[in-house]
Amino acid sequence: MQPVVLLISLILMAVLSLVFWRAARASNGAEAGPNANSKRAGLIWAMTIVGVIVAVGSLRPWPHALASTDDAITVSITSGQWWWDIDTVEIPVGTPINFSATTEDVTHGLGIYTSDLRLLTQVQVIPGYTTEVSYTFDEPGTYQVLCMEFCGVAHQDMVNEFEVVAVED
Ligand SMILES: [Cu+2]
Repeated sequence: MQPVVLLISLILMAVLSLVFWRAARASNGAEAGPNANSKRAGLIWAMTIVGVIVAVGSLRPWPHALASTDDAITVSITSGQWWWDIDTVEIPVGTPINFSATTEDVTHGLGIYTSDLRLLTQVQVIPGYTTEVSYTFDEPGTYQVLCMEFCGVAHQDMVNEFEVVAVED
């Protein structure tokens, strides 16, 4: 993914440089033509519309909504320098989980990862607030909780885990 992002960034930077270079050349001693203002206004509107479409399109899966179904379970996670305390260590598979996170000191980043450290979901944990994020686990296993916000000298030791278990009815 990162090489693709780098390539796209380089291409867009090259395009932008070309636009600047052409604008600088065109403005050399030239007066703005009679249509310059309406062209500029049209360009600004076009860029605004493209910007809104890109912003809305890329933010569509809003991460904020909590699972509001009746079978959702709340798991409380408290944190501090440099620990996570999880009040439930066995979480049922296939059930919406509303993680409710607080911190006793500084800002931490609650990141929930698979055992091979693939990020599943995350939320910022802010002093004085309870932040929540919802996730439904598809597979049983051991899941890692890591801090995603540099929070001091032992930030990298801020690790805990919980089990997602199959349920029998
Ligand atoms: Cu932290």
